[in-house]
Amino acid sequence: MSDKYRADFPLLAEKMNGLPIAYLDNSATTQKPESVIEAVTEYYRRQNANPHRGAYALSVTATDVYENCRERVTKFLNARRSREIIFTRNTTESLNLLAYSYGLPALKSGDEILISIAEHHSNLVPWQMVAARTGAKLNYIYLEKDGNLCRQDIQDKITTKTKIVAVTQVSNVLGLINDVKAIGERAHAVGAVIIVDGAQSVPHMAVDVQQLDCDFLAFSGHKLLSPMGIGVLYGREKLLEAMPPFLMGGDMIEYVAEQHTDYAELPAKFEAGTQNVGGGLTAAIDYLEEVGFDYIAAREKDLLEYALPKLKELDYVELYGCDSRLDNKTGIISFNVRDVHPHDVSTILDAEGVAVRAGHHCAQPLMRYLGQNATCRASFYFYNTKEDIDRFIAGLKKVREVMRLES
Ligand code: C6P
Repeated sequence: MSDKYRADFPLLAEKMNGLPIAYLDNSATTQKPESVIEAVTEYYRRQNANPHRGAYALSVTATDVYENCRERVTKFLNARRSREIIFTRNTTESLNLLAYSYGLPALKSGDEILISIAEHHSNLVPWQMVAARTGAKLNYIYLEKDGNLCRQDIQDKITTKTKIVAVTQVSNVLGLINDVKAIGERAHAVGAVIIVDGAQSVPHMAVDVQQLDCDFLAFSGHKLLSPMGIGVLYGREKLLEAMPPFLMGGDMIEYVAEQHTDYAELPAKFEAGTQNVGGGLTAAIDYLEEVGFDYIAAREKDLLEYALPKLKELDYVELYGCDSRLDNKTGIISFNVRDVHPHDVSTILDAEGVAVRAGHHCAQPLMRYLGQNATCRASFYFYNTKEDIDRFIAGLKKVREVMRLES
């Protein structure tokens, strides 16, 4: 397993609690390569102005940086046109935009929304709001024993009443990959739209919106090597055209009179206010494509194949979503140490320089479904190494000792 990309990430050379950092919280946010940091610095040193506002050269440069990024994302997702790419702050804002601008106007009492029990709150709470306000019913796809989405539920719960199916392509807790193309085909067969939460998939696999034939897809830049504060909503042009704006204000208008406003065309209609222009997302996608998704998937699989047998040897460690085929899983391992609260596990690992997340991972209904209040989660990316995993396992072996429990 080569470590050829690790040196590109300055933060990975930093220390945590005096020890080299084993950063295993990539599902929360990824570290940034030098090229992304440089692109952002270059923007603020030499290109910064408010795009679309000024007629002077610097504002034109900023506009180019912004619009070039849209072109880059269009190609990256294989969208048909750049009008289908809307910049938001993050996945959460993209999904809220859909709830307010698609869900509220489109649904009425008696309609149904179908999501999965494995959704992040960002793809769950907005649909609860839409259901409460419109009188629509919110239904759930539950899970098979191995953590994959229940095939029977997909079969039975997409009916002519279903208007929106919103599912994550990869669960942030279990790391399992859902066949959103097949789910979308069923949704389309009954006239429903398919919304894909790509927060945990787009950084890890090639996602082609035409091949998936999805209506909407959301992701966050910060989980994909880019700075925080920029996210994407892909939408089918015809659907976006018909939707009202989400946020109102500067840059989303064509003409404003005292009592009336004509809204701008796509994509500006959905981009009110000054956006995060900084150039980082373009550089992140360039870097990611240079690494290549084949490499990323193979590396994450290698890391899983290395870590899982070691974890399974520890009989006091309980794993979630780890019985499935590894080629249907990204590098996410959720686990608990028997009789130890996940926060204690994470604190003990922190003292060893190992960063993992502990808690409900913004997926409380899934936690309840799994019969847990919380779990620990180690999440890998292509720059992680076997040494990171060795340190993680060594730290885990200390947990029960520190808590004065028998191994
Ligand atoms: N999950 C995690 O540690 P934002 O915060 O808007 O960039 O992403 C929200 C989001 C939506 N969907 C999924 C599947 C996600 O995993 C996340 C973010 C992080 O798991 C932070 S809670």
